[in-house]
Amino acid sequence: MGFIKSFADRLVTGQKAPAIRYADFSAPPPEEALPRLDRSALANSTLTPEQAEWRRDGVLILRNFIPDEITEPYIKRREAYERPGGWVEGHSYQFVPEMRQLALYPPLMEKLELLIGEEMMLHLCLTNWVTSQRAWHQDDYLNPSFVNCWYAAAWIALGDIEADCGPFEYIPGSHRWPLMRGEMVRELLGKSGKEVHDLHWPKTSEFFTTPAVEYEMKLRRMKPKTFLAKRGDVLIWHARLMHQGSLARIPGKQRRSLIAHFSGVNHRPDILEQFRVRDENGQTYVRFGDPAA
Ligand SMILES: O=C(O)CCC(=O)C(=O)O
Ligand SMILES: [Fe+2]
Repeated sequence: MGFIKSFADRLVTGQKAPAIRYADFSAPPPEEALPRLDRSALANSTLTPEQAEWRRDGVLILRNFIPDEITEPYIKRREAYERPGGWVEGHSYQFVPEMRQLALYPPLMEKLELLIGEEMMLHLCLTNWVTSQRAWHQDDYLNPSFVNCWYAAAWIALGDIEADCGPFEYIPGSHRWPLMRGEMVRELLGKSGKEVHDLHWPKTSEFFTTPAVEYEMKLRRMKPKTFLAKRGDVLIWHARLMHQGSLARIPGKQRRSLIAHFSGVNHRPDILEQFRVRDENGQTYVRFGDPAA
């Protein structure tokens, strides 16, 4: 970073740059590897209003999208499960059919396909009913580097989501920032002397990723938004959208949701065919473990 550039950045942000900058662990993804709606050359007139919202903001918000009779069976099942953090396993949908049925709600799968441009499959669910407190990140960096935004997640509200529970926060338009790269984050983490060969690297690296993202946001004069919601509302977000589970102003306050993550079926060569299962509506989910079991 040149001296003049750092000085100019400081004038814009009003603060000294952090030692590690956003550019140190991100890179623009190869244009030809991206889904159609992420490419720079695209006539906006060919887009539906929902696709245009996606392209502009990196989210699609669907109010009152899932009827109560679809959310009800999972809410009942989840209420009966005492742990506020929900199921520990990200693939708990495998053994909780009510969760799978909600996450794979066909009209939701249809929207995902319209945004990403191919059939999507479910491979991760977060079932906590309190904020995850995960600081700013883009989900793509948690996946193999070839995924390149053929990925999306859905935040399904299952009750009133109020401002003090630590709601989902995102930076509209940040899906056009360079893409955070897991291998670059792990390399920097290693250089700082921390353990990188465990599953906690996304969390242990927050000490440098968070200030870098906060600084980048100031530099770009962008502001975060919060997803306040009611049961049945859904927010679909881009794999490159900067987001976080914000800190709760009332610690431990309930935040009922199901968070479901999906990848494009043609962009996960690492998830072999024998692990993919179709549900009764023909929607695909990944069944981890012994395929014969
Ligand atoms: O707690 C939240 O709302 C955010 C969770 C998150 O980052 C994710 O599911 O990718
Ligand atoms: Fe995330």
